[in-house]
Amino acid sequence: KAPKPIVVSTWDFGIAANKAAWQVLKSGGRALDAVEAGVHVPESDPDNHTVGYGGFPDRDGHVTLDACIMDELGNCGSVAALEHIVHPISVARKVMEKTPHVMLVGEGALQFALENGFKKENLLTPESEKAWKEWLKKSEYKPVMNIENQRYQGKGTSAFNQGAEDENTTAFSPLKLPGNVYNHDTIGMVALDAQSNLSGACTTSGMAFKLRGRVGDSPIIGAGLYVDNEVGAATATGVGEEVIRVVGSFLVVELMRQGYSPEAACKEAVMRIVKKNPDRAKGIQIGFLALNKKGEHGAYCLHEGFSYAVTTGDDKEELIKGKHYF
Ligand code: SD4
Repeated sequence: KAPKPIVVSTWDFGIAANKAAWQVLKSGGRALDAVEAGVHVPESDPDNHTVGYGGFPDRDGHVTLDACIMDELGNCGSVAALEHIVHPISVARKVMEKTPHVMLVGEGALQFALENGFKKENLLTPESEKAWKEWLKKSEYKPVMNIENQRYQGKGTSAFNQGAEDENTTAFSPLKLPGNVYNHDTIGMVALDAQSNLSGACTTSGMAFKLRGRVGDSPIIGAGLYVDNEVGAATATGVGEEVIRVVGSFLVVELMRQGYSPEAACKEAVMRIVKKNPDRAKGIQIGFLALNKKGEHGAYCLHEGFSYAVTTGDDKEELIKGKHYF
């Protein structure tokens, strides 16, 4: 018997994104269309400071976006360091469908987007600009763990300076809203449709206040996302440099091919990162999320605080805490 459609995605705000994806899946639509529609939700949400519109900029004040998409046939498309476009995932899909290439970056990606009818927009919201100006005062690049499930409150500078103790600088505090559906960050989403086909999408504004030109794992096929329709699909979130080093999502899928459950595969990928540098792993967050061909899902992360959303029906949605190493 074929497994039922399912969509899973990273962090608390995955619930809202999954709802949009579910509208496609429940009417028998393609997983590829579902994941594209799903990640559009955080991409256009100004309160999400790690994806699309409203994303925190690089250290020079430019909002630069990374995204990739992959379907059941192994087709894939990607954009990196793309500016001024609210839905980079749809540009990535156009790269996949309309060009002989997989990846376009920077100016060339923007040119391609404009030629394909995407609108040029300012993505830096007043709130994100304010956060950036605060950050400039100290200019310390220290990614904050689980920032994805926290909400910027427009105060102080400690948001990116872990351990800073000025009482006026608690710029992030976890949201306490029902279901935490307003919490946000980089989204990785993978889905299985009624035809038993898998697809995935990953989209982000990257690490806040990164160096200009920095590209993380999210737009890199095999690192931030991988889909193999025979086996399963995986996506990653957290400090992208570490995910790239172990080609994380590809690793998770290959481990599932060898018989690992989704959670066990995610755990093994996390362990590779720990083994490479246990000290570095102590101070950063990484989370992997996987879905296999049978519709089974699982996740694993370095530190407590990573969550993922699972949707299998209009009212069947769940937020699951990822098991963690530390
Ligand atoms: C990056 N992996 O650019 C992304 C950031 C992220 O949740 O996942 N944040 O490295």
